[in-house]
Amino acid sequence: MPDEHEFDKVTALIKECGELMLSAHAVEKESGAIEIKAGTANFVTKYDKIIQNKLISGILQIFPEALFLAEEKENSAALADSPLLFIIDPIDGTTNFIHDMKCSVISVGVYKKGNPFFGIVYNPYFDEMFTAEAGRGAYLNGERISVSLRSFPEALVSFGTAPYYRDTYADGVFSIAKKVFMKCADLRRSGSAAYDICSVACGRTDAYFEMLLSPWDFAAGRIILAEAGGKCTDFDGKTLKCSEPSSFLCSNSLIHTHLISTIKE
Ligand code: 2AM
Ligand code: CA
Repeated sequence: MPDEHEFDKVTALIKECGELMLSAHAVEKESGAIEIKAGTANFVTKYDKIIQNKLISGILQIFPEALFLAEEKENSAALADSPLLFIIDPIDGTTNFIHDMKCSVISVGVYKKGNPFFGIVYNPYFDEMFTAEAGRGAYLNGERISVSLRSFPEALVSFGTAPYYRDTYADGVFSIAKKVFMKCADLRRSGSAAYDICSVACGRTDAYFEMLLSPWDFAAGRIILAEAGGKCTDFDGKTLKCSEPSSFLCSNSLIHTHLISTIKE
């Protein structure tokens, strides 16, 4: 059974990986540093791979029994019910990272037999470590966090554009964005799903949606959000699975139903 001390070691490892992100400048100009993946504007850098390998080998030293779902490797959905599964996005916000936008995070979600257990999202640019253990609250750099109490008209809502499959999703994304925009205070677009979810968790923003996310984009953030009092479902209001890509909606809970009905209008 993992104890708190062991997760302190994981957060220390993630901080070390954050130093690697901070050491990268002008990734775009580094020869051979960027590869193109399937879809449009879908990239991976050598830093994604180095950080993923460092995380997996470091976590195996702390938890030798751990299994992994991670963005930059082959994955099997059969892993979803493993006794101790780490779901890793080594850099969430890779396009921001390539552009030196300083809005990218490391995301590590831990599941036991498919049930949320521990979530860590680290933004090295602000030195912000979001953590949560199921049933024990959510924290930002050790301070308890909670979602906002804002209503829909007061809400700041962030969204993702699913840029990699824009031929399929662009009309849907921008039609939903307009419907939400007409009812909320304003929209935002950060480029990092995990960071967007944590921004809702700590009450800076009030909701976030994207038409398609992968499990590593939301695996850690959803645990942090739930422990902060937020709600997270797909666009139909259904519970998310940690093994499948899905539409994604999270909020401060209060405006969740109203958001779903707006998306469906
Ligand atoms: P990434 O930076 O780790 O690739 C941008 O809209 C958000 O979607 C980012 O969090 C981005 O994560 C994620 N994303 C990028 N490519 C994706 C894909 N093919 N499927 C699902 N999510 C993706
Ligand atoms: Ca990534």
